[in-house]
Amino acid sequence: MPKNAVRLLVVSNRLPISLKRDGDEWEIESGKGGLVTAMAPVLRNRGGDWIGWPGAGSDVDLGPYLAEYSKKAGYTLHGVNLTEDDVQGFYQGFSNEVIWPLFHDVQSRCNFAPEYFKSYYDVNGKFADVIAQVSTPDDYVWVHDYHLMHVASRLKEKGETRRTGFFLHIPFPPLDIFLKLPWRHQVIRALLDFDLVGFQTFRDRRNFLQCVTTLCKGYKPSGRGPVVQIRGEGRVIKAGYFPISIDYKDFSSQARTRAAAELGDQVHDAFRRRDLVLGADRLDYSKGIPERLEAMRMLLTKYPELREKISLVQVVVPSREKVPEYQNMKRRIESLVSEINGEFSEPGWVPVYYIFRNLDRNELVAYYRTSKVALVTPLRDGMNLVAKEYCACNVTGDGVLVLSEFAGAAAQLQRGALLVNPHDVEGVADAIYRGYHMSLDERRSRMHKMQTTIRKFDIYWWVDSFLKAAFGKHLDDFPPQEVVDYHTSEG
Ligand code: GDG
Repeated sequence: MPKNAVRLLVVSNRLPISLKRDGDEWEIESGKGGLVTAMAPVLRNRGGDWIGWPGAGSDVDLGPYLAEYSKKAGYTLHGVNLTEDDVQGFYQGFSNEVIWPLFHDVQSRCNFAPEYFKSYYDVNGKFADVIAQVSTPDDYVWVHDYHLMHVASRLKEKGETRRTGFFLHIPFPPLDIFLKLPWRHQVIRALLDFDLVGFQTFRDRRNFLQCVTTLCKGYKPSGRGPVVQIRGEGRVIKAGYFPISIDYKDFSSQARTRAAAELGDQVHDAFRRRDLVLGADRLDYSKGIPERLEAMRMLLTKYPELREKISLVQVVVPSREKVPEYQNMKRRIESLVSEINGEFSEPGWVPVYYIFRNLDRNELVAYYRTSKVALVTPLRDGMNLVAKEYCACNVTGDGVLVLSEFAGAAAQLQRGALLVNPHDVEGVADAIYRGYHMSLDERRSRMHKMQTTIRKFDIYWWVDSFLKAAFGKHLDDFPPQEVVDYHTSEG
């Protein structure tokens, strides 16, 4: 690395890998999900380190496997060892039973068990220990997401000085919801221990600033624009909004390949060339899948002329499968799919195709490419990358995006998408109907607006703007490195 270049450390709950056990040996594969999709191309192109939990028990030494993987991936992975109790209390408990539902405005699903917070605090300390071991005060530590809100404060408590930034991938809730958190003071103060706190949208940052003003006496926000300052106790903290995005070129060029065109055609043929409406989500109550299915039922009831003309393809990616609430959600989805299909199917036509697995990227792109309408209707979502990926893959430029006004993406795509309230089942049905009958000119003009925005504000813009706000550096200050492409290299 050249002299004076800043080393970037990315810290997230999970390392960007998935583990498979093969007898006594382990196999490491590249991971999936929003954050990985977002950060992997950046680190692969620019080099850097990634700190996180590898996903195995604390009795397994994955060091040699991580070292081997790092060589090929082009960035160095450092594992944080967690015990089963840690995973239970910090991850399943505080992260997924307290913060996830509360920050997605579903307080009724919160379990405020006091032992969860203790575990969260301790595990954030374990992350701080690994950061302290593998970095120096000159490095920049970029911490991601709601699992790790206490990392900067734990580093400080241990006497470690680091430049730190935090990005929250999920929404930040309004004041009256945040106040319900029994540890509201600890969490808001911990966030103020970072030098920069980043959010997806203006709304999230506004909520955060209201919480700071109300809960942290002596701290005062000032300034305007995407990055403002908060002064208090002799420090200046920055708070910004940086809508995350995708590698637009990568998706768009993959969708334009002959292979994607052929696979898209095969998919379309398999559905007898009917018009497809696509939903693709992780299994989660925030994604609004049952509400979307109800909207499909309403569509076929209110507009019977659309029967046998369109089908909904709903891809659900398995997630948090051990949690009973997620198992219930899966059963609810499956029962709705079978009810709707039972009610409306005709020989040779099924209204809802349900796929419960992870598609490989080629298949996903083929579905994006070939679907006339994408239905992205979360009840609440930090950003939602599926909405952006669909637009990037729409090579004909005439697809329709029906988008929830409660997805972060709505702020950027409102001029092109048909915005809906996902709770309004009839409104969503009407939007699908409208999209289906929209003129080619209007569809093209709307899609063009969305593609232009996503192309301009892509994932590299996102990283660049965060780092610029963090310490005035651009992405180019993290020079490209010679790396072996992990996906095409052997061994
Ligand atoms: C969190 C926040 C925020 C989906 N199906 C398949 C598949 N996917 C990929 C998509 C997309 C990713 O998963 C999902 O990203 P989202 O943004 O939609 O949602 P979360 O996972 O909840 O992510 C979210 C994000 O973080 C980033 O900040 O936008 O609001 O909740 O990239 O492509 N990938 C493959 N097969 C599938 O079937 N390979």
